[in-house]
Amino acid sequence: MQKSNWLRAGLLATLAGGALLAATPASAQGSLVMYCGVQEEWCRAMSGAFEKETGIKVAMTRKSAGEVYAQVKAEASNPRGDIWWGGTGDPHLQAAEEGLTLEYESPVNKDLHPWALSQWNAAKKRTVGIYAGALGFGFNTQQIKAKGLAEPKCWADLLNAKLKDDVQVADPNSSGTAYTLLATVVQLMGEEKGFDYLKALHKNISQYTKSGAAPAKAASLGETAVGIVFIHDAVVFAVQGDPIKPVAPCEGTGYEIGSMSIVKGARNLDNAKKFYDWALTPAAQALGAPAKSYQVPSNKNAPVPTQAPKMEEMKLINYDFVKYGSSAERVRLLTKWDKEIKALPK
Ligand code: S7P
Repeated sequence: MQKSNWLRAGLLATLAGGALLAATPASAQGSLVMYCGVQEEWCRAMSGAFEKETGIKVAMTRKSAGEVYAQVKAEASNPRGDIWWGGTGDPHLQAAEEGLTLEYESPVNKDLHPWALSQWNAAKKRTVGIYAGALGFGFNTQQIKAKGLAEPKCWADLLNAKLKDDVQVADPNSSGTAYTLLATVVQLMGEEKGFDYLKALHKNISQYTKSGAAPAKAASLGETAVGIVFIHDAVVFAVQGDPIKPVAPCEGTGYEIGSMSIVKGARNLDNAKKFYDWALTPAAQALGAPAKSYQVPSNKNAPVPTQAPKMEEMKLINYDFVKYGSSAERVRLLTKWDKEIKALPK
């Protein structure tokens, strides 16, 4: 594990070149079925802005990353969706490998950070990076104080017996966030020690939620002392003044390359490509921050939200997206987690 300098080169982004791609205002026809993997507010901002820009009617559904993957797979013989926008990259990579999504090369690729293009290359052009964010946790400052605990700074701190039934994380089968945790501890600690860690953590877990960001809200409300989430999902509540503190764990942590794919067999393929090109522009990527989504955008010319956690200052692992986004590895790890962790008594 070593500190990654993956973002260093590109973080000083500006809004220059923010003009939208050649979308024809209001006169364009047709529709687009969008499966959206980020928070509802950002999903609505994206679908609404694209609709306004092009006149293309967008039918948007928000789901967690593992759920969108399962839906795209279930619909493979009769595809309903056109574009899958957002959510952690691992399930997008799995879908790419399984031939559920389509190769595409956008003219905007030239403006993307190398990490976004490495996702595209790994997927043989079937998915592309649209944002990045690091995994960590958020803790409720009042609850931690009331328990007489020092502020947790490390993954190891979450095993403290005083946190029994007071930590939340999602279920990695449905949630991209929780799969990122699973793949992160395996890469950070080694598989055996990583699973030992998850077993010990299980004693402190009150519930495995469906959605990855839900534990951040629960921690902000004091419904749980700690929520394991993407750090930007905890920042949302910290910036609005809730008693939650986001943490980048001291041992090091994993990160996501949130991704976008075109569904193979898309009924509205031209519109899916229009959306894809538009969604990579600086102007479209700038819609995240006002919708309280503080990931780092993939277009070098898009503004980085001032609230975005500083990934270049964190100890990031060299997350192996190819391995942990592969179909065999995802299936293997999720099956093992179901058997060895979820099935454990409390
Ligand atoms: O909230 C934004 C975000 O964390 O949600 C996406 C992710 O897939 C989490 O949702 P699930 O865990 O429910 O799948 C992330 O890509 C994104 O940063």
